[in-house]
Formats: sequence, C-alpha cells, structure tokens
Amino acid sequence: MPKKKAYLVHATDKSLIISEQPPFPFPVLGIITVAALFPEEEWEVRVVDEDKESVDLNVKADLVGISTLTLNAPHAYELANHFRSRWIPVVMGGLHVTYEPEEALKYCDAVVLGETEGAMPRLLADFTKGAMKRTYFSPNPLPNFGIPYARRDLLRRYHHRYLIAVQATRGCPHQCEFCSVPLFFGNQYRYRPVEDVVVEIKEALGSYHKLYVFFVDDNIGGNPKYAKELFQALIPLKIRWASFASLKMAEDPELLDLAEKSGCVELFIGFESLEQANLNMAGKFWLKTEKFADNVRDLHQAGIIVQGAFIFGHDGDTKDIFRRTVEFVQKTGIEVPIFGILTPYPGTILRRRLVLEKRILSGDDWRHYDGSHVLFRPALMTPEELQEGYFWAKKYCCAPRSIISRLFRAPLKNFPLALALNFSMWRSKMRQIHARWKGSLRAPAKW
Ligand code: B12
Ligand code: SF4
Repeated sequence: MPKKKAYLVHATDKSLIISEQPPFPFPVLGIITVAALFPEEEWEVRVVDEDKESVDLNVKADLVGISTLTLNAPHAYELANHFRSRWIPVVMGGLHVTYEPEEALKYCDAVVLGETEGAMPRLLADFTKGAMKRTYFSPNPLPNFGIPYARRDLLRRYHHRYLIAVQATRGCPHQCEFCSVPLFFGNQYRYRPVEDVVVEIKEALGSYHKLYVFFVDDNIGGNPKYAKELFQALIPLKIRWASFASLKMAEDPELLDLAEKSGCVELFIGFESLEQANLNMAGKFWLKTEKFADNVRDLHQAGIIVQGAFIFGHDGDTKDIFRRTVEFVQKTGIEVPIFGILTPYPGTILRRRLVLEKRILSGDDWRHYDGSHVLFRPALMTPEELQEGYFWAKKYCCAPRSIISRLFRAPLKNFPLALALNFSMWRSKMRQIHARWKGSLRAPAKW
C-alpha cells in the first residue's frame, strides 16, 4: 500500500511587522513534534515553517495540518480555506484554536484541543477509516510525559544553523492573569525524564553540530529539584543554553551555580512591572519589586545575560511608568529589555475580566495580538498615551548609546554576546517603530 501523505504547516503571516524577532532562524518545535506522531510506516510527512519558507499551495497531500498562534490565525484560516477548496481535509491545532475551536471549525475539518500527543493516534485511525471527527481532546499527558523526539530531519538544515530547540518541561506552576500558558497545560507543571532530554539533545547536536540549545520551556526553573537534576546532567555535554525562567531562580544560589556550570548564557525573565500592586493583581504576588535589582545582580554574578520583559498597561500604571522602567533597565544593566503592551490573549483570565468590564477596544482582529497594540481601555491613561509610551520606551532602549551604557553596567564577560543580541533584534524593533510611530527620544511633554 502506498503511504498516505501529510503536509504540516507552521503558519506565519509575513505581512505583519513583528518586533523582537531574531534575524537568525529560530527552529520551530511544535509542528515537528506533531510530525513525530505520524507512524512512519504509514505516512510520508512534509513540514513547512512559513516563517522561513513558502507554503506549496499545489502540494499533493491526503491531509493538511496547520499550527497557528493568535496573530497568525486569519492567515492560517486562509490557508485552510485554500486546501479545503482543493478537497484536502485540514486539521488545526495549537494554542489559538484550542481556545477558539468554534471559530477554527468554520475553516477546517477538525481541531485538536491541547497537547496533541494523546489525541493524534485516535485522529489518524479515524482518518484512515474515513470517519474523522470534528474535535479531538487530548488529556494532558501524565507527570512523566512521554513526548516523542521531534522530527528535526524534516526541517531544512539552515533552520538549525544557530540553535536547536528542545523542551524539558511543560506548563508552569504559576497562573498569571495575562498568560495563556497555564490553562493550555491543564494548570499543571510537568517534566520529562532528565535522561530523555539529554538523549534528545545529544541526538540533535550530533546531526547538526550546533552550539546553542534553546529550552522553549515556559519556566525552566519552575521546580528547583528537577531543574538541579537537569542542569547537573547537562554539565558533561558542554553546551551553551538559554531559556525562559522566572525571577525566583535568582533566589536559589545552588540553582544559579548549576545553571552557570551547565552552560546557561541567557535567561528571558518576566519582571512584568515595577509596581508591586500590578504584580499582585496579575497573580504574580510571589515576585517582589524591591528585590528586582538584587536579583539582576545575582544573575549577572552567575554570568547570565538577562533578557528582561516588562509589560505596560496594567491597571496601576500611570504615565510615569515608561520613564521609570527605562531608568530601571538602564541602571541595573538588564542587557536585553523587552517591552510589551498588556494583551488580552484568548484563554487568559485577563481577557475574561476585560470582557466583563467592557474594556476591550477593537473587534477581534487577531493580527493585532502581537503585544505591540493597545486592545483595551487602560485604567489610568488613554489608549493613545499607552501606545505612545510603549514606543518611546522601546526607541529609547534601542538607541545605540542606551545599549552601550547599560551593557557597561553588566558584567564585561557578557558584553560581546549581549551586544550581538541587542543588535540582532534592533532591526525588527526599529522597523516596527518607524512603521507606526513618528515620535522622538525626548519624553513627550505631557508626561
Ligand atoms: C519558543 C517560543 C517562541 C519563539 C519561537 C517560535 C516558533 N517559531 O516556534 C520566538 C521567540 C521566535 C517566539 C516569537 C513569538 N511569540 Co512565542 N512562544 C514560544 C514558546 C515559549 C514555546 C513554543 C514552543 O515551541 N512550544 C513547544 C511545542 C512542542 O509546543 P506547541 O507549539 O504548543 O505544540 C504542541 C500543541 O500546541 C500542538 N500543536 C501545535 N501545532 C499543531 C498543529 C496541528 C495540526 C496539531 C494537530 C497540533 C498542533 O501539538 C504540539 C505538541 O503537543 C510559547 C509558549 C508556549 N508554551 O506555547 C510562546 C508563545 C507561543 N509565543 C507567544 C507570542 C505572543 C509570540 C510573539 C507574538 C512575541 C512577539 N511580540 O514578538 C512572537 C510571534 C512570532 C510569529 N511571527 O509567529 C504567545 C502566543 C499567544 C497566542 N495566543 O498567540 C506564547 C503562548 C507565549 C505566552 N505566554 O503568551 N515565540
Ligand atoms: S510565570 Fe510566566 S509562564 Fe508562568 S504563568 Fe506566569 S507569565 Fe505564564
């Protein structure tokens, strides 16, 4: 019997001007994990990451699978419509369609809700029988979840020129109001067996000889006991790695020490706000603003570059928040500041609250869900002031003299990589600022 053909697309709307995008390929992990769930003896699978290559609209396939984030959803639906007009059944999955399944089902034949590992075998069996259902729900895998090794062989080699993406944990032990992650993972935090992670890294490095490993975990240090075990096991691999983490990690000297020894070079950390009241309201009460500067110092002492994320537009934010945040970033030497506007993503508690309070501004043009648009009425400033302050803060921190001055406040050892990181994202940040804002570096007089 000839094999059935599946064509899997990681949809990306290339017409959108997205900020904070690395200019080098960031390998996608979700769609190649889905690819690994197709039995090789029955299926021939092709994968396309639209961020880096074009979708073959004339492809010969028995089944098309499409993955999308919220901002890419309208484009993903256009693709789905196209393939269905060619009589190819389309299945969609990922975060956005999990939270908006009814919307997605207008454009595709089936949706998989949540993590796919538990649902795909059923879906494929039903498909083969010609009886694919509309919705598949995947119960979240057990604590020691067995996820398949991603099919990196299906991506072109240049996707892995700089990084390999790996996942050790899923979910997060916390539940921040604005975050779409916890619910997707059934409000659980789960970890893969350490040996599994090590084997996958070795295999991936073996074939691509790459230097950097990026753990796409939402909170790599979420369970310190597990993280210590993992970092210990990474030491002999002599890799350099980066990930997302919470600031809690900075308060555990043993964890920081192991992170450094295992090759951690950079952590993306959500500080979110300099106002304790904002953190408390967002469910991030366990972060203490008065410790922020010391936390950054401790991370720096461990030789770790801090990519610090701050969100503007919390209910306690007044117009001085932009200037204060910029001053804090520059003073503490947070090497790579990332600013965003509070965004009511589907599936978040924030979205439910703002809908109840009738504060959502525009209709649901999902293309604006990129963290740079004001989509709700802020409490203590106008939407225009929030938009303007965001661009001002971003432009200020992008100025070469701001970059250099804050990097001199961080350990010199980090300087070359931190400089490269700043300038690598500089283009995408400035492109967005130039396209949408005409203001200058001087803070607007009305603040
Ligand atoms: C790594 C990462 C990135 C990387 C790489 C992205 C990439 N190319 O994959 C970078 C840094 C580039 C990035 C960029 C952005 N990101 Co990002 N990112 C992540 C992160 C931390 C991990 C994603 C991942 O690899 N997960 C591991 C894989 C295995 O899981 P998965 O993709 O969810 O796939 C599973 C299921 O969803 C499902 N599935 C997925 N696809 C499909 C398809 C089919 C057919 C089926 C059946 C199933 C299925 O099966 C998989 C296995 O179970 C997530 C957080 C998260 N936990 O999702 C945020 C996240 C996805 N990012 C987010 C955002 C907002 C962005 C940006 C807009 C940020 C910005 N302002 O620039 C950009 C958008 C880029 C773009 N143009 O699309 C949001 C999205 C929210 C939303 N509702 O859309 C998230 C959820 C973060 C958050 N806490 O809110 N991101
Ligand atoms: S700590 Fe980070 S990943 Fe965890 S719920 Fe909060 S924002 Fe989301």
